[in-house]
Amino acid sequence: MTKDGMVNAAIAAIVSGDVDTAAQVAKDAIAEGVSPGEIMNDGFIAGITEVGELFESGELFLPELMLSAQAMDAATRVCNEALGGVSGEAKSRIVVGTVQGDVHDIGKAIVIAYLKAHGNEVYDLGRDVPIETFISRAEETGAQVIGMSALLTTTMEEQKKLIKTLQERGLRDKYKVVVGGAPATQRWADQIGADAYAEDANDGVKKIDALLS
Ligand code: B12
Repeated sequence: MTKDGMVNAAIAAIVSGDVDTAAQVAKDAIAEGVSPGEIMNDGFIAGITEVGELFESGELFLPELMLSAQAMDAATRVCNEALGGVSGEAKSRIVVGTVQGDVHDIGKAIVIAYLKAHGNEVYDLGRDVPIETFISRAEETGAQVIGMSALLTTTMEEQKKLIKTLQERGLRDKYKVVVGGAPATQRWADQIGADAYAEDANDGVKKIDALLS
C-alpha cells in the first residue's frame, strides 16, 4: 500500500471505531517504513479530529466516540512502543497527568511517548489527577517540569489552580509548568502564568528543551 493509502486507512479505522484494524494499520505502516510520528499525526490524529467534529455536529454519538477512542488507544500503543526511549542519562525528569475531572488521556500518552523518546525520564500520573498528586509526585521524584493535560473547558481551570497552589506554597520557582490539551492556548498559558503552552507532542518536546537549556 502507498503511504497515502496507509494514512487514509488509519483515518478510516479511527472514524469507524475499528480497534483491530487501527492496530494493524499502525503495525503495517511502521513495518513499511513510515515513521510512528508520521502515521500518528497524518493518520490517527487526523481521524480522531474528524471524529470530534462529527460528534460536535451531532452526526456521531457517545457510544461511537468511545469506540473511536478505543481504536485510537490501540493505535497509540503500537506507535508509542515503536518510538521507544533513549538509554543513558536522562535529560530531565517530568511528571505528566490529565487534570482532575478529566478522563481524556490519548494526547497525554502521545506526549509522554515523545518526551521519553527524546531522552527524558517521565512519570505518568494517569488521568483524573488531583492537584495534590501532581505536587506530591513532583516533590518525590525531583521533577523539574510539571505537565498538565486538560481537554474540557471546565477542567482547564485545574491548570490555573495548580499554578496558584504552587505559588501559595512557595514552590512556583522550583518547577517549570507546561500546559496542553485542545482548549489550551498560548493566551491561556500567559493568563494563568504557565511557563509554556504546547500545541502538540513535538512542540512539547521543543518547549521543554528550551525551558531547561
Ligand atoms: C476521544 C474523546 C473522548 C474519549 C476519551 C478517551 C480517552 N481515553 O482519552 C471519551 C469517549 C471517553 C470522551 C468523553 C467525554 N468527552 Co470527549 N472527546 C474526545 C475527542 C473526540 C478526541 C480527544 C483526543 O484524544 N484527541 C487526540 C489527541 C491526540 O489530541 P489532544 O488530546 O488535543 O492532545 C494533543 C495536544 O493537545 C497536546 N497535548 C495534550 N495534552 C498535553 C499536555 C502537555 C503537557 C503537552 C506538552 C501537550 C499536550 O499534545 C497532544 C498530542 O499531539 C475530543 C474532540 C477534540 N477535538 O479534541 C472530544 C471532546 C474533548 N470531548 C468532549 C466532551 C464534551 C466529552 C464528555 C463530557 C462527553 C459526555 N457527554 O460524557 C466526556 C467527558 C468525560 C470526562 N469527564 O473527561 C468535548 C469537550 C467540549 C468542551 N469544550 O469542553 C470535545 C471537544 C468534543 C466536542 N467537540 O464536543 N471523549
